[in-house]
Order: sequence, then structure tokens, then C-alpha cells
Amino acid sequence: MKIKEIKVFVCNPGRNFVTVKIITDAGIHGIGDATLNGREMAVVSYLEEHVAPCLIGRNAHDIEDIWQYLYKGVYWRKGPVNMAAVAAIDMALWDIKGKAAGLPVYQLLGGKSRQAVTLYAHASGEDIKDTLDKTEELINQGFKAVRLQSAVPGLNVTYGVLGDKKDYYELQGNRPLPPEEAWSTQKYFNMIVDLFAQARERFGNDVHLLHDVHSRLTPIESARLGKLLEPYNLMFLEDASIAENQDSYKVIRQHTTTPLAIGETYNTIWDCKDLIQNQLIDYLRAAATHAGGITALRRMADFASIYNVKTAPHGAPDLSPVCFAAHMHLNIWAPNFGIQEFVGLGNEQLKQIFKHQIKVEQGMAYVSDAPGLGIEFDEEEASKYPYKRSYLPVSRLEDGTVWNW
Ligand code: CS2
Ligand code: MG
Repeated sequence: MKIKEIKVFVCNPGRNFVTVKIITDAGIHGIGDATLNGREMAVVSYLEEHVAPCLIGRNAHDIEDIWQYLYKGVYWRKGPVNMAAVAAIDMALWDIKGKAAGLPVYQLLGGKSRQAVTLYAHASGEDIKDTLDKTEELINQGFKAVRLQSAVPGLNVTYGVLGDKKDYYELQGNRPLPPEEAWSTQKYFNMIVDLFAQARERFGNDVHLLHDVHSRLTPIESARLGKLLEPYNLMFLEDASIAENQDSYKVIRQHTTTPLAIGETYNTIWDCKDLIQNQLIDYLRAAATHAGGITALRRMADFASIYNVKTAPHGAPDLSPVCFAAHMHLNIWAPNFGIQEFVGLGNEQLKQIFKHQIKVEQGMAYVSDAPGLGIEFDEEEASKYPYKRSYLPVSRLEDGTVWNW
């Protein structure tokens, strides 16, 4: 079965998504997610100009060889643009192989290790009470795990908090230039421990609580936060410090037993190998779209399982439903699956473009048994929502120093 054509689509049903479609000479096609938030067109150009021409005529069944060809054959390996392109091709090829076999992708990985995928939802608020009220709503919907992010008093904007926006699409989708947001670690520390103390006071110990530090603390500040949060038994503290410096996690680990999660910005196993084998983290957040697709995440999950590190795939609003579908197959298979981030099944436009049968009930997601990834992309519907440049924010300390957003 030969690759006959590769098409790349960019649509903006509230925010930009990049979708790859591989069409074979057998009339079977597959789709993949190549969305790199704020740098979408770099991936589009990479795919159209440098990847697609090399793949036409190749056997669509040779997923591993194509992955190796695109990874080792490029010389300038790794990186978010390159690996998002590799990821999309890889997801589409797994989709094709599943359709050709008449099997959902999880069956090709090894079948189910569980019947459903546990999700964690996002609760954010303008203050602690608002955040906890949102948390209660999610618990009442059956979610067993909730990520808490609360506005930091004294800052005009805080990561993960919607402010006056109605949803993530409105928050993320209309930034023609990078907005600049102030950050104060001191103001953050004045609030953050109280948020979790009040959460445990109000909800008890059964619900899993999580938090995303979003790389904003220095290693010793992360150690301090982890230590202060120990009484509140978080499921994990995410991106406690910057992902580039794996040595940071030696410092953090020495001081706290709060479980640590990292990986959404990682593009290959090399980015997290030392963290995993030195037991410096507890959850790996790598995403199929950013880390090279299903082939790569399967490899990372297997490596992590040797060290009892669980997977907790990234599931932010900028990962398309195609990535979520790919994660559903990986999550239902992986023996060391931990939890899946979930920000909802999207707005109405998104549901019209990306059609799937994934069910979400009581905080659990149920994978589609349709052949392949179990998701289809409506080109005509997508064409109604053209690309619109939009950036991620830039963070600055209150003295104007650029910081980690
Ligand atoms: C965040 C993401 O969901 C998360 O864990 O870190 O929302 C992140 O901010 C975005 O994916 C950036 O594009
Ligand atoms: Mg994160």
C-alpha cells in the first residue's frame, strides 16, 4: 500500500490546529495532529517542503522505517517543529494500518490494560473560593482528579486562569502578537499553599489534586513548594522547574516526596531518559504531537515502565482531537498509564471538523473501537475557519526580566 498524497490543513475553530492527511493508493487515508501552538506555520512548511516529497511512493505499512527515516535521516534531529511533523505522519500511518487491518490502534499495540481512561479536569478561578467552587462542579460531574490553578492576587493575569474569557479558545485564539504577562514568585507563594489547604479542608482526601507550576520556579523554590504541599498529598506537581535542566530535579527530589510530573515540552526520549532512569520524576507528560507520535510514545512508555514512572499525557486545548484520539489508544494499552489531562471535547465548530466516538462519563473516557484512530477530519468544514496567527504569551518578572511563561 503506497503513500500517494500528503495534505496539510490549518484551521482555526477558535484556535489554530494543523492536521495531516496521508492518502494511499489503496484508497485508505489516515490523519495526524501537527499543531505547535504559536508556531503552526513552521510545521506546515516543514511538512510540505521537506517531509512530504520524501514519502510519496513509500509503503504506508512501514511505520517504524518511516519514523527512523524522518528522525535519523534529517541529521538536524529533535526539536518541536521537526518532531511535530514526524508525529503527525506517524499518527496518520497508525490510523491507516488500523483501518487496513480493521482494528482500532490499541489492538495493534497489545490490547486493553483497562476498560476506561481516567481523566483529570481543569479548575481555575479568580480567587481560592472561585477555584474551589469550580472544583466542586467537576467532582459532582464525577471527575476523580482535578487540576487547580488560581489567580495570583496582585498579578493582572495568571497562567491557566480564564479571567474575562469564556473558554480556552477565546483566551488562546486571538493573540496577533505575544501578550506580556507579569510574574511574581513571592505573590504566588503567598497564595498557593492556602489553595490546597482549603481544597483538602473542603473536599477531603479522596479526590486527586494536581497543579501545574508551568516552569516558573527555580529548583530550590520548587523544592520549597513541594515540601509545603506534602500535607495535601497532590497526585503530582507539574513542570516544577524548567524542563531543559534535568539536574534541577535532583535538587527538588532531595527535599520533597510530592510526586513530580514533566514532559509536555519534550520531543524525544533523550529529553527525559535521565529523569526516568534516576527516578527523579513520577509521571511523564510527553504528548504524541510534540514527542514524535504513537511510535515514540510507545517507546517512552515502555522505558518509563521499567522505572515505575507512569504516563500522564499532555492534553491542553492546543492539542487537537486527533492527538487526544491517539492518546486514548496509547492510554488504554499502556500498562503504566497514570492519568490523561482533559480540557473538554471542544466547541461545536471543533466537533463538526473532528468527528469521533470517544465517550466521556463520570471522569472516565472510553476509546473508540472504530478501525484506526477512530476519528475523521472534515476538510470542507475546516475550510470555513482559516488560519489566524496567534501567539503564546511572554512572561516577565515585575522588574521587566523575561521569565518562563
Ligand atoms: C499546560 C498547557 O495543560 C498544561 O499542562 O502546560 O496548557 C500549555 O500551557 C500549552 O500547551 C502551551 O501551548
Ligand atoms: Mg503543563
